[in-house]
Amino acid sequence: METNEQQPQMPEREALTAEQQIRRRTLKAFGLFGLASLVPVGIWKYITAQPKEAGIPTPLRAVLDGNEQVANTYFSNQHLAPTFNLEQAAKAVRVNGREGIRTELDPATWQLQVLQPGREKLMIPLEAIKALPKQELVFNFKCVEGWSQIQHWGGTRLSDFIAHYKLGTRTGQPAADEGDYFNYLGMETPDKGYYVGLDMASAMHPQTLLAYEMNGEPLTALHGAPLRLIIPVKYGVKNLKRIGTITFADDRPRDFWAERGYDYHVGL
Ligand SMILES: Nc1nc2c(c(=O)[nH]1)N[C@H]1C(S)=C(S)[C@@H](COP(=O)(O)O)O[C@H]1N2
Ligand SMILES: [Mo]
Repeated sequence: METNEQQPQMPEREALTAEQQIRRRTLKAFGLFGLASLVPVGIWKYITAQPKEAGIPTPLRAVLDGNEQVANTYFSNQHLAPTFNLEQAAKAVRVNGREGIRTELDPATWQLQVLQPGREKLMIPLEAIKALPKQELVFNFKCVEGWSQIQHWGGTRLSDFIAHYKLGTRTGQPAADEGDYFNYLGMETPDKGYYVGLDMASAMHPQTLLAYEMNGEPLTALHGAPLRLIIPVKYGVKNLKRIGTITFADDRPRDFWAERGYDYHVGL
C-alpha cells in the first residue's frame, strides 16, 4: 500500500469492520454460513490450495513490492480495498487499453456467454444481470503503469451472479463447500482480443463486480460497455472491458498480459 494514499472512508452503512465484512461475505459466498466454527480452517485450506506461480522478471516488478509472491497467492483476495465517498470519485475517468474493444458492438444484441465443463452454455441478457442486487463501489483503481484514480462503479457482485445462476461448481449445484468450485474463471472479449484468468477466491471477493455503470451512467464503449469486470484486489489489467464470455475451468485460463511476461496474478 502506498503511504500517500488518501485516508479510506468506509460508508456509514458499513458498521462492521472490514475483517468482519469480508468474513461474512466469504462465508456467504462459499455457502458456509451455518458452519462458522469450521471456516477459518476451511478458508485457509482453500487459500493455501491456490496455485503458487513463480513470477517472471518484467517491468511490472517495479511497481510490486517484495512480498508480491506471497501476497498474491495468500492474502490479496482476502482483504477489502479501501472505499471512498462519492464526491471523491473522478469525473474525467481515464481510459487505458483498447485490446478487444476496437470494433463496434451493438449493446442491443449483446448477451453474456457462460461456459462450464460438461454443461450447456448459457446466454444471459444485460437486463437479467441488471435485475440482480446492485452494488456501487468507489475505490482507488490502480494501473501497473503507475497511475491510480478514485473511481465510482456500479453493477452486480460477480459472487451474486454466480450464486444466482448456480455457476462455477463441478456438481452443477450450489456449492456445499469451497472445494466444489472450479479453480479458475476466465473472461474474454467477444472478439477474443483480450482475455484474463482469475483464481476463484478473487472472483468471489465481495468487491468484485460485473459493472454496467460508471458515475451512475451506463458504461461508455471505451470503458467497456455493456459489461466489464471491476476487481479491486487486482491491478487494472485484470479489469476486463466488454465481457463476451465467462468460462469456468480447473486449468488456468490464458491471460493476455501473462502471455506477454507479466505476473499472472497481479494482485494488490
Ligand atoms: N478489453 C480490454 N480490457 C481492458 C484493457 C484492454 O486493453 N482491453 N486494458 C486493461 C488495463 S491495462 C486497464 S488499466 C484498464 C483501464 O480501464 P479504463 O479504460 O476504464 O480506465 O482496463 C483493463 N481492461
Ligand atoms: Mo493498466
